[in-house]
Amino acid sequence: MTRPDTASRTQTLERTRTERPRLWRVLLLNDDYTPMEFVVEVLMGHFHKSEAEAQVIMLAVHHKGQGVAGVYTRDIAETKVAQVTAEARAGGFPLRLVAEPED
Ligand code: NFA
Repeated sequence: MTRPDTASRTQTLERTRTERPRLWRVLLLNDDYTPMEFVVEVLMGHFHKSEAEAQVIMLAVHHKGQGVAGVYTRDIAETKVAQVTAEARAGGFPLRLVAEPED
């Protein structure tokens, strides 16, 4: 067994580009009926906020109309929207969430 001589060996060096995925904001939208406590529980239970952070975000949404619950890859953001919307409807609340791309 002989190897090809050095002069005839060819190597193709490939570099795999690993781009970071675009991130999506999950926005919470204000409404007049969803209880503040439910929104705080959503932020703690689905978006891993402390109770203090959840209160700040909930009140910002209440006063400004919308706010960011969390930032995720597209699949996770869309799953959060679907799961929380289902939980709100099950409780009889009109809470709305949307996912939007960053940049
Ligand atoms: N505006 C709602 C209320 O006064 C509370 C709320 C906050 C709803 C944030 C949706 C989002 N009960």
